[in-house]
Parts: sequence; structure tokens; C-alpha cells
Amino acid sequence: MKRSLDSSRHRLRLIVAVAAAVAVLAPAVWMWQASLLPDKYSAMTMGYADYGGGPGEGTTGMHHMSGGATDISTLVADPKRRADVNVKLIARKETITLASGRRLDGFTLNGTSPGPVIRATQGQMVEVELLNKSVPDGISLHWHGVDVPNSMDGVAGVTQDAVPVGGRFVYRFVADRAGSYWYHSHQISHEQVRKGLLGALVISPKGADPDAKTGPDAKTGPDVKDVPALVHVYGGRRTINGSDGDVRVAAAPGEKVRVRVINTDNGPMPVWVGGASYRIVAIDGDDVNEPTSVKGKSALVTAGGREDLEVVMPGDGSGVRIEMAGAALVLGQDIPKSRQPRGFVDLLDYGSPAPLGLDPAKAERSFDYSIGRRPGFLDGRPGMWWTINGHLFPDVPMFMVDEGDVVRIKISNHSGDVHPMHLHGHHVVVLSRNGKPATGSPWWTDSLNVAGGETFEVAFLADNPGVWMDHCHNLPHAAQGLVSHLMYSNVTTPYVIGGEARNEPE
Ligand SMILES: [Cu+2]
Repeated sequence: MKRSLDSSRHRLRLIVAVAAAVAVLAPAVWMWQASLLPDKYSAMTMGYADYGGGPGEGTTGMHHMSGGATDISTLVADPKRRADVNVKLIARKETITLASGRRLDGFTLNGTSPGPVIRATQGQMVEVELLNKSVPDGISLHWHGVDVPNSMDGVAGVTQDAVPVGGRFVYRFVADRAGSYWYHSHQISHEQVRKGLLGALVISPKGADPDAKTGPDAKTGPDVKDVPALVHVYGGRRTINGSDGDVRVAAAPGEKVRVRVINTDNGPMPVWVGGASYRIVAIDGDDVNEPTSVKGKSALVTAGGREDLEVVMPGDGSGVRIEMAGAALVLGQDIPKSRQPRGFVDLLDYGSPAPLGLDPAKAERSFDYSIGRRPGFLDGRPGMWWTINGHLFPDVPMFMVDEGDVVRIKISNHSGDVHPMHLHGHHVVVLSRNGKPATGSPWWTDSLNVAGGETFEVAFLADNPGVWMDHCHNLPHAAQGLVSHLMYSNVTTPYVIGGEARNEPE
């Protein structure tokens, strides 16, 4: 009798213990399972539609698909127009040799990394034929900062399939805005960019020296020396144009030099100038209106961002050093290194105001892009993951717009880390930071440094239909789920993430 009572008590205890374990574990198992990404999925069906208070609000069901009229693969540059600039890029998996002779495993374009500087004049049709000789995971090229037609955006699984070994893809777009840009792979980008699939793209204004299409000494305009400075960290070493060590450029007394600083790394980079004052004449490909002379301050170049610094060489023949946090560009005679100034140029009030060409007060849509962090599962992996408006990837907002909308986005960062936010296909103008309105030159940007605790309000005109990534350009962060999309209501993409092409954009 006693024994059977004991045994039933024992059984009861066991049942309670199992029930308790199930109660604790079941939600975790459910969350784990719910986080698993399918073998293939469309960016269009990711997450949930956010209409930002504009038309479409309240729609239910397969909202993203509803319009579905225009296949994005039809969004191309005029196919009848002949190319003015033809470039062939051959991608290989091979050893990269830095200027110092240091070698490391990586990827090259036409045998080098960075790949060749591609130059065009504003208004020209650019055609780039990309061939994958030996990059096993496939490749693609994104034209960072150029607002290309959607099917030329180079995002594997969203705007094209990754180009497999032996495959080719032809990119065609009109270089409609002068400025400093870069190109890089958007297939497994957190690995392929770091390992060298990138290069500079320089679009000179119309009327610039017609012989300036190639070479590092090409001219931006009359009497301005044009020096692209693509900064990239290879194997822990910061380089300028693939050179680990000072890069020397000849410059005569009194000569004007435009240094196009391109930050291809994952974090913001301070840049300062020793031996002369400087002006920030362009940000992310847009000219600054009435830039003023800077001395004793650094410029902070966002990850993925570009700043064009203009320096006038001293008349006494002494040189100038442009320091880029461990790498330096030396113009003319070398001079001693200078210490980094404490302060930074604040782009919020740098330069003079000018018309924006859009009225943010009359925005059709207003979105929140609130970045946080919390524990959870990402594709079955437990960890502390980034969130967008409280949601974990892939359950993130799809920002829905119509062509012609003026759109506002409030980007706020509650995650405790810096995020360089990059919207494809558009340039946004900064309206305010932490509630303080922008009072300087219109600050148009495609790569915005959003530090922990900061809130930016930005606006843009939705004038480029397609499905566009809106993500963090600290590429490991993107791979950790800090990715969302902007989608026009009347488009559809045939491409899928995963699938046979093994598309993996981040
Ligand atoms: Cu980030």
C-alpha cells in the first residue's frame, strides 16, 4: 500500500517536473523553430508591410504582392543607348599582394584589389561586364551611392541572381550625378567585401577635362588634381588604394587637390589634414553648398560613405599629410605626422542652406526605423540580435511607398552600437539630429553614421521604383539581421534569397 502511494507520488512529481520543463522549453523551441529561414524566400514576403500612414494602410493578406504589376528585371537603363564607358571586370579567388609585399587570401578584380578605378563623366552610359572566373560562392556588384535602375543594383537574391563561376552579368546605368562612389559585391557581402571585391567609381562633372577618364592623376575640373583614396582594411592593415604604407602624390605649390575619401570598412573613420586647412566639398557624391575652411578638426567618414576633401597646397612648397586613422596620403613633400584633432566637423551646420527640392512637411509617409537589440534566435542560432521596431529578422518591416511620395524616416538607435545606415537607390537629406534641425548645406547622404543614442530624421523623394535594401553597412551587422527593405507598391521581384543560385546578399 505504502509502496504504491510512494510510486504514485513519484509519478505525479515526474509529471509536474516534465510539465514545468515543457512550459519553459516549449516557447523557446517554438521561437527557435519560427526563426529558421526557409531554403528560399522572397524579400517581398519578408516581415510585415509598413505603410507609414500612407495609402495601403489597413490592407491585409499578401500586401507586398498586391500591386505586382512591374517585374523589377524590366527596370533597366535605355537598352537602345550605346555605352560611353565600357569596363570588363574579371573576379578571381586568389592571393592579394599589398604594396609592402604582404600577401593574403582574398578576391581580386582584374588581378588586383581594390579593382580598377572606374571613371565616367556625368551623363555617360556606363557598361560593366562582370565575369566570375573562380569565386566559389558566386558574386554580384552593387554600385554604392549610384541611384541605378533597380535591376542593376547588384543585390543577390533581391535584384539578380549571384553570378556563379563561369557566369557573367552586364551592368548598365547612366552616371547621372557627378561624385565619388564605389562598387562592391553584395553576395555574402560581409565576407566578399572584406576580402577585396570592391573598387572606386568616380563620376566627373560635365565640362571636366575630357582626357581625365582614366588614371590616378585625372582632373576633376580646371586646375584641380583628382585623387581617389579608397580606404580598406586587409587582414587588419589599413590601406589606401591597396597600399599599406604612405601613399605619395606629387603636388605643386598652390595646386588644388581633391581627395576622394572612400571608407569601405565597417566602422566610421576619422580623417584629418596636417600642413593645410581643408574644405569638405562633397558628401556621398553631392556637393556641399558653400563649404567653409576647416582647421583643427577631423572629418568623420561613415562606413560606406565618401567625403571629398579639397586642399590648396601651401605656396612655400611644403607638403600636406592627410591622415586616415593609420594610413596617410602625402601630397608633395612629406611632413611629420600630426595628432588627431579632438573635434569633428559637424555636417549638421556645415556650409550654407539651399533649396531641398522637396517639402518634408508635406510627406506622404513617415516611417520609424528604430534599432534595438535583444536575445532571441536568428535562423536557429541563439544570441543577442539587432531589432528593427522591436522585430527580429526576418520579421522586419517592409517600408511601402508609391512613386512620387515624399518620405520621412526617423532613424533611432537604442542598441548601444554605431550603425552606418545605407538606403539603396536613393539619397536622403538629413532634417535633424536628436531634435536639432539641420542648418547648414543640405546634407544629402546614402550612408549615415547613427551612433548609439542618436536619432536622425531624414527625408527623400521616392523616384526610383523597385525593391531596395535599407540596411546597416557594418556588414557583419547586416549578416546579423540589421536589414530591411523599401518597396514600391507596384513592383515585384522574381529573385529569391537562397534557392538554386544560393543567393545570400548579406
Ligand atoms: Cu550596424
